[in-house]
Amino acid sequence: MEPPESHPRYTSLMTRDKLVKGWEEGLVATQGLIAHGRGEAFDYLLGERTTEEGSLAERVSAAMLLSAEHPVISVNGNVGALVPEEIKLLSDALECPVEINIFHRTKERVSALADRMRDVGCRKVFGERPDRNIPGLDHARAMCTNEGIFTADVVLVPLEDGDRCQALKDMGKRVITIDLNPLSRTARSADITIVDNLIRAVPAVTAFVRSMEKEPLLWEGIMENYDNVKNLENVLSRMAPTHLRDKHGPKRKL
Ligand code: PTJ
Repeated sequence: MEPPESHPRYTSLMTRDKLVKGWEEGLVATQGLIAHGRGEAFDYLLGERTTEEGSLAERVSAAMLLSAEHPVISVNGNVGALVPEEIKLLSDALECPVEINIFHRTKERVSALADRMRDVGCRKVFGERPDRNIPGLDHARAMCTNEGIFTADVVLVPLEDGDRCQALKDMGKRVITIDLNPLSRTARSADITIVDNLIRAVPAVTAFVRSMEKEPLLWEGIMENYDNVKNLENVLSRMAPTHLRDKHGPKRKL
């Protein structure tokens, strides 16, 4: 069923439909549907809009990606279903590869996601033939490629799991994540956490990349002044004002 555009929850309903379609096509893990529901709840608390903190993190991410020697964008099921074209535009802007890297790994899903990314025009799609392992991980997300994530200096990992984020950091990489949950392990361990919906965050990062690509002198200063922990605390205050949080303490996992 297609909801009318006038429906107050039109965007949310269409996004759900995209994800369900992605699941039917074998792109999205069943668990990805649950993860999306969790993200929706956080987005609701944000007013389903990009906050000042989200926009700041998007701008700093653009600076970090532009200053990278070898940036790579990691793609999982939810990303491949919800924002494949937007990821293609970002990878074009950065002239960087994408790599399929999924938690609930099957060969079929990896191939379907790689095909989807090629179908939307991505030129360099890695991940089908992993030849390296990220040290310290004992699940499928360890599998990566030497040309891609293994040798990247900056990795954009939307909807990440905390273990891999930390393992990538331990390899000396800088990690940018997009995660609507400001208390997740990923959010806490990434260098930059964009607390915004994937569907808004990816185009926003691309727009910042395009606006700053010819101004390399700006990048360092933008990154230098950024404090990810402070930004997370600020966005958390929007979701749950301090008087509500005190009861459980800020470290409680939402
Ligand atoms: O495709 P696979 O096999 O790699 O699996 C992907 C999922 C998402 C199932 C896997 O990475 C997973 O289990 O993720 P988690 O640990 O549930 O974390 C997902 C995080 O993403 C949660 O903190 C959600 O709040 C957040 N999230 C969900 N949807 C969105 C989102 N953040 C931004 N935008 C969204 N649309």
